[in-house]
Amino acid sequence: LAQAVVALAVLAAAAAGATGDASVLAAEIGRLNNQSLLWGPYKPNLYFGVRPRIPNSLWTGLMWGRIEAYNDVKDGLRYTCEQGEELHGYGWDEYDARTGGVQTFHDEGNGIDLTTSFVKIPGGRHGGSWAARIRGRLHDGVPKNRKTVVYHYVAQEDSGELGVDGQGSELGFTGDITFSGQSESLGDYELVFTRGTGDSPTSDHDITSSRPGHVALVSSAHAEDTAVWQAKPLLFQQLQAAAEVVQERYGMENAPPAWQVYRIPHKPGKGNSHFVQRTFEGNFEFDIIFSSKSSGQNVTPEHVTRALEAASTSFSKRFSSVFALKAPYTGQEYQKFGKSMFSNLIGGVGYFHGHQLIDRSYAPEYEEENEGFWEETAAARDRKQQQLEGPYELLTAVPSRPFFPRGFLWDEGFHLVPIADWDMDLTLEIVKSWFHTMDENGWIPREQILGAEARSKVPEEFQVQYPHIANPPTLFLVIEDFMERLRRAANSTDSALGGERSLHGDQGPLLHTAHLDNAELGGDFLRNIYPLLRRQYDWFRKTQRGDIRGYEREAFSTREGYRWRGRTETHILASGLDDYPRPQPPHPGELHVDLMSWVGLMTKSLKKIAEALELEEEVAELTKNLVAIEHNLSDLHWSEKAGCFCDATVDAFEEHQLVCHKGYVSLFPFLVGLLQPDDPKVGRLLDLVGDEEQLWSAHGIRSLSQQDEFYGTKENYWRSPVWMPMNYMILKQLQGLAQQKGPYRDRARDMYRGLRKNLVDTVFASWKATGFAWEQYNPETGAGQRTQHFTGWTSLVVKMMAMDDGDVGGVPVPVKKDEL
Ligand code: 6A9
Repeated sequence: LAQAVVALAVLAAAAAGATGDASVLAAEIGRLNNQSLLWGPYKPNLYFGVRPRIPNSLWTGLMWGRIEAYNDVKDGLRYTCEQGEELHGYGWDEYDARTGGVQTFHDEGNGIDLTTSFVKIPGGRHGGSWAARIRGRLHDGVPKNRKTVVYHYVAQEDSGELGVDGQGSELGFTGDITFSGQSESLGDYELVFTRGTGDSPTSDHDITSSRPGHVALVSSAHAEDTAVWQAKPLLFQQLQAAAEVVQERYGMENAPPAWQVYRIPHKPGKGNSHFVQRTFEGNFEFDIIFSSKSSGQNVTPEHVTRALEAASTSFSKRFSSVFALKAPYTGQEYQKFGKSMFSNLIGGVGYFHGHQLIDRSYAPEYEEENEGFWEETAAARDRKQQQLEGPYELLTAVPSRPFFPRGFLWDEGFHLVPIADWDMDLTLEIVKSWFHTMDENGWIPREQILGAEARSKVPEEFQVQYPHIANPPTLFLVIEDFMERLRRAANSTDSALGGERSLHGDQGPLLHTAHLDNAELGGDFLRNIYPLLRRQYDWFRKTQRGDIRGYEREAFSTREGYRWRGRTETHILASGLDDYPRPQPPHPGELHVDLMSWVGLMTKSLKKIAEALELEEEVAELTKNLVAIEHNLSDLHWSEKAGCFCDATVDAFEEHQLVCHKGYVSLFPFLVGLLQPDDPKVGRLLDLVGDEEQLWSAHGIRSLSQQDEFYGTKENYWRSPVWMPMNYMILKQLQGLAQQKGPYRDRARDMYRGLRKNLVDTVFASWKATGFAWEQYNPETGAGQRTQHFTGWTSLVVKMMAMDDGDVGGVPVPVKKDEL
């Protein structure tokens, strides 16, 4: 019934929309969005942490590990995602942000495969109910009586109430455990840990837990506000105290086995911080069920089974239509691979809340006006003028759950490329969330480290953000893409029916494309976001402006020329291409071609959006800027001799000088789509991209030319390895060239086919061998390297598999230099 009522509300709202009352529909869609996106595994730093996207609220975190030896708990208890633990692959095999999915852990160290299936069950006024099914299966060869301990942490961070119903026996609970809670945002709710299946161990030892029967322990406490997030230390305090008592009572000689020593005290009650402990012998399975009381029903395990099945079926169906994989990637194995890549990306979306460290001193050194400025800025940073600011909130995907479980601005634009195909409404929520972290000047922090838990993962020297430092504005790519789709949807005749279709999935109201299906809604989004985009654009043009006096002879009349602020001798973190070689020594008169290209991209996107919104004055201004940028990109940055674009600097005689390190930076105006398909510069750039002695490798396009003096040197981060986001941009441009008439069409098509295959095959091979996606790939061997479980932009491979195969028949071959 609850579902039917919601469905009726949508229909009513849709009808209102049809008669022109878009605001009613918008409100209803906003409400549904809040509802279907309220809960999720939004603590992606944890192997399985469920929370709502509400600042302070209820959340749960899972821990597990084998418990045979005394050191097992200390060494093998899994909680936060960590690199290098003996997990041979883990993550979401299926995930849809509206319904849920399945996550698997291949835990070699503990000899177990653990799955956490998560499902949302809509209904009521508080964001619905959800359930998680936890299943443990011992690996082949592991003794059948292997003991595994599972802890659940339940935290309640707002002023509401949470407590356990009943006490069980003094030894613990033998059946289901029920928590009852209430809070302003969640209303009344119930959280049940079902008895499930699985044996608990018994022993002859006289310690109390040796009685037969399945016993679960619950300890409830009031933790300090600042400590509530620190689940592991809180647990370890209790386990240490328990171990001391046992040791005192039995001595070292007669100590009972580990699984009896490491027991939390059974003290169920009220509190903001609860642990549930269960110890199993062999396989096990149980559910955690959150029922929102306003839905009028308590979810049962049977209900969970059905909902999980339905979610899985609809996921698979949706996957094969949204990402229709093209030859040669139509086989089952690629389906599985693609599902995993995409699910880890969207299942990694997290909700973050808290304060962040920002240096708002606007110290004069940060203007970087003097030669040797990087030493002055380092000194200014050393004065540590940062302060905690906030609280901020952010809904975002993350580059890597174990290593970088937080938002990164330019990564996010790439994350949203596949997510936009799947769920445009979620994409727009995320875009909005990012733009709401922008300050009044138009600056968005590059890295979002919100709250103490997020900060705990970052070394101090990397925590502070500076409001003069930029990062590529990739979110513009997403918004422009949305606008293009909106235009297409508005032009297609069946779009009027789309709204109703997409609002009603198999399991009640789902949203994925409401903003595309309803032109008014989509238009409203663009109208509301436009001023924010414009503010960011103005911030870029003002604060990252380059000094082009030295170039005036050659440059076009306007002053378009840009320089990343915040560079050091060795790094420009702002650019995202950290250690890519740049002019040396750094100079305040330097100009960066990648930055100017990004500003060009912003200008072009804004202009298109302004056109769609019929903002004539804006269009006129942006058109003028774009012409100037296109002009100056050639004038200030093109080297006819090198055949590519280059950074520029000012030499000892105050002369304009190009500094060419061939690689990703040299391609930028092409990458962001600022070159015409018949521009001879395109031909020269294709020469460079396709040259096996320079950028082309069997595993994708190298970040730097093999012929560059810095190829593979020092950190070798962006100095040879193959990166997926840049390769995706190259691939898209090649595809674009291949799809329209022009002098480079055939060449681009061959390169497109070869590159697509090289990239997909590389990421796939590494995934098969290691169970993981990686941060970057070795251009010689194709091996994944640096950060493991890098489920951020490497997931673009799913888009690549869904792109057309460029031709019919024939096997794509890598392009050889002499064929070009
Ligand atoms: C350092 C170490 C636990 C570096 O994917 C995120 C970014 C990209 O935006 C950027 O282009 N990565 C790339 O060059 C990772 C950056 C990590 C910086 C944090 C702290 C924490 O160790």
